[in-house]
Amino acid sequence: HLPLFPMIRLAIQKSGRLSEDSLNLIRECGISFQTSSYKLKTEATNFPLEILYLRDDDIPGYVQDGVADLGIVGQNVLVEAGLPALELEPLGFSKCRLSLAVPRAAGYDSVQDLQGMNIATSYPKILGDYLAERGVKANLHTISGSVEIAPSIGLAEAICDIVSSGSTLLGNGLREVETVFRSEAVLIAHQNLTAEKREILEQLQFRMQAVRRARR
Ligand code: PRT
Ligand code: ZN
Repeated sequence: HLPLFPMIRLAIQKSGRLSEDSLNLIRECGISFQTSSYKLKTEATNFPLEILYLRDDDIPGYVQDGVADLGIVGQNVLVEAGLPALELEPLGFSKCRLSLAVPRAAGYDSVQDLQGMNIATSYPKILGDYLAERGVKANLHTISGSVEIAPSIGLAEAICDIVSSGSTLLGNGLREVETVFRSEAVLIAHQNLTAEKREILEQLQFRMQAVRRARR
């Protein structure tokens, strides 16, 4: 059905590391809504907001196309999708880094040592740009998960993956050698919102900023 009053549509991750903090942020903004695990969207009861639950990788494209007006996603996913211009503001959670790592016993002095190496990653764009800026040519192998096991199964001599505590690298006999990119969750928006939606967005951002100030 068509809403009788303007509403803004926000895409958040359905289930994963961003989900709980995204939902908490919306709730702390004083916005009430029902959730259930099988529902893919929900309408707030006291604010003109509809929430869509998606895979995080799909969020930048949906916001770019205007299927969703707003999204909450990691900068790593946003920049890898080639859509950094959609970012409005950092949200202060899901902080992590995209790092290069090599087997613990391997020698490593500088990024130049990666010349000609096979590197497994889920972030070929961010890593490719990083290496190109430094004049390093490597063979990037794009895999979508379990990147950390690539060296031990002979698929690559190095990896580039998301790190937070570092315990996954440690557990797989790897040593972090370069930080390629620092990331946190960000609010993103479609670039041609109607005036009515821009007004709702302003109210939402005002509340989000108040929540962040109160948390400090
Ligand atoms: O299903 P969907 O596609 O929506 O989710 P997903 O599996 O692609 O993403 P998810 O939920 O794992 O992560 C969502 C976002 O959280 C990422 O895009 C990052 O912006 C952010 N984030 C923060 C992390 C981590 N911390 C993190 N630690 N994403 C992944 N990890 C992985 C890391 O790669 C490692 O394999 O968690 C593992 C443990 O990390 P350590 O260093 O603490 O051991
Ligand atoms: Zn994903």
